[in-house]
Amino acid sequence: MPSNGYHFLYGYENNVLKYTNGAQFVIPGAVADFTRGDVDRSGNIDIADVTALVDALLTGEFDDTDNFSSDAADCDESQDVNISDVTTLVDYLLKGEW
Ligand SMILES: [Ca+2]
Ligand SMILES: [Ca+2]
Repeated sequence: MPSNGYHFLYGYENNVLKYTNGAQFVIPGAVADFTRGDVDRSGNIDIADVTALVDALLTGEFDDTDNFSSDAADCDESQDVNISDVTTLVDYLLKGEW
């Protein structure tokens, strides 16, 4: 990494900006109220989240509730919730990484 004093923004997830020097900056007032993949808001990501996501896709019910987060359901961060998010979520459960 060249030390020219410049660091570049390379990532953004859950309202956290990530820079090439390892620094992270949380956007004030925009604290995330969801964890990507924690569709049922249980606090962890497991097979129950797949069930919740598939259930939402089958019923067409995507409103946020205490037991469902549409933001967390967008597992592939495509700004839409569809079958690809199920694939991404299952892939995450198998690999342990996004
Ligand atoms: Ca969960
Ligand atoms: Ca998606």
